[in-house]
Amino acid sequence: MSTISANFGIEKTLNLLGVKHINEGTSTGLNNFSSGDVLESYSPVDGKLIGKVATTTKEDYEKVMDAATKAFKTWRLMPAPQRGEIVRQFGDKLREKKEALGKLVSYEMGKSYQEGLGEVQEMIDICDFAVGLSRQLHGLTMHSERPGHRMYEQYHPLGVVGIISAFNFPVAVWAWNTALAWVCGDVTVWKPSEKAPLCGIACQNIAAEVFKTNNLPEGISCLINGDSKVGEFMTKDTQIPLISATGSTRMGKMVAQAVAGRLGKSLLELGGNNAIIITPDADIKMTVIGAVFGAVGTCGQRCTSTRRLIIHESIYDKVKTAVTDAYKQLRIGNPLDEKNHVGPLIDTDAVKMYENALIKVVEEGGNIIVEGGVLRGAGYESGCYVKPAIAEAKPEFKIVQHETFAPVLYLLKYSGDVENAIEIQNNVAQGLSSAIMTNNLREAERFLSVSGSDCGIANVNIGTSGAEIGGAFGGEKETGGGRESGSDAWKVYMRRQTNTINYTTELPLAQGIKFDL
Ligand code: UN1
Repeated sequence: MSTISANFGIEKTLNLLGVKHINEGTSTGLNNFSSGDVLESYSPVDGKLIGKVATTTKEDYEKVMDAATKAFKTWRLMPAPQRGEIVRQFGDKLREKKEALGKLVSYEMGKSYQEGLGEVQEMIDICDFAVGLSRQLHGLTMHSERPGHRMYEQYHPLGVVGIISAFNFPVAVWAWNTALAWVCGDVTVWKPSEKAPLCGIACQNIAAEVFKTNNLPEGISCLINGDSKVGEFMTKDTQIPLISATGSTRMGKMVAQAVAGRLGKSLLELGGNNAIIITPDADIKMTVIGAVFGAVGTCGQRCTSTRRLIIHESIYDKVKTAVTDAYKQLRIGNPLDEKNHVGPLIDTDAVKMYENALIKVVEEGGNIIVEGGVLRGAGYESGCYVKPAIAEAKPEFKIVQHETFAPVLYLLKYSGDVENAIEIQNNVAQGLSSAIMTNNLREAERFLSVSGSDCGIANVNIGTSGAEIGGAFGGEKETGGGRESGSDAWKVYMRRQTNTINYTTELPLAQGIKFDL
């Protein structure tokens, strides 16, 4: 049966989130002075115009920065656990608005409603994490070499944190950054993807309401809109000590260079080329679920999407049959209709990249075993719906080495030992997520060892996508090296200060240096 869980339509969704069809300001309250170009947000679900958003001019940007830097002076003085209390309230508001926000995410960027809800849940989870963290922003104490001296380190907020996020996780990645930045005492300026600006407005409205209720300046959470030119206002701005950017490796290199050029810090979460190694000891049923969700979830547009299956030759045919059979069950269509597994790609440019990948893999000698193609006709009017495809390929193909943000899965064969599979898996430029499917302890441990997977995330008997917020999230090599979300990722949002206190009447110098006057 075809059902839509949240019992309300798109108009009501926009209303519940305070998102207008024409959004003039750059940020709620920091509003009504935007005179930039207009961004139009079309839904990839049905191709309809959802709303318009004014982009941020340089002049507006300066006003936003003024509000943010002023807000920082107040916010940093509030004890961290009290800031945690504000984040707790923000998390509660997200709980209230989970269905509406999940639905807007699904409608504006095209992921399934279930995944839209999952994304809002990820925001709620990081808020809960940040609330606890607000009482644990600890440094170390060390023993001084000098008598009557005490030495310790403490963490202070950095200031204004700039966040540049991508369309594929239009709300959660912002929340990973803001929830941590806020408890750390930073204020945030966010440029959401120009492909999902209304999600940005919805989040800003929720945050602004919480700050207003608590009589706090709304400059603690700022929103700016536009393309890379607006992003550049931030990357070049020495008032922003940290830029956290999620997106393509191409974008990340530009951000890294601009920020490093002024000796700022950047936290980068860029492309992945994630593989699952499937060994002779794999549980095939689990493997199929992990591989198929990893490859087609969010229509293959997660940084963590599964792009390569590296299968042992002895079980290659069995896995190939099981995965292709599973693909026959996939229903593609309106992501708000829960009977569908796969929604549309973000736009027709993404469709072109998908089509190009399928052409390239054949040109390089690959063999398509699950046909792709663009869907047309009733229900597919946006032109963004494509069939998830599978191709048998070779690890060294250029297209296999490249991250195509679409549901194209490559099957690669390995023979001999698990080392050979690990070598194939590591032999790409990207290093975000990786997985092994095996019930063999030796293989699993080998995969996790120092000469195993070189990725930031390495899973055993789990697919490559769907990381929990509690762990640090990010990857190596062209993925950019940053870590967001859980564990000690908070440290990048703070500046460390080492303090040495002398409580004697003497002034002994370190390293035993004599300096008598
Ligand atoms: C991303 O694709 O940028 O691990 C983030 C996952 C999600 C986050 C993905 N929790 O798939």
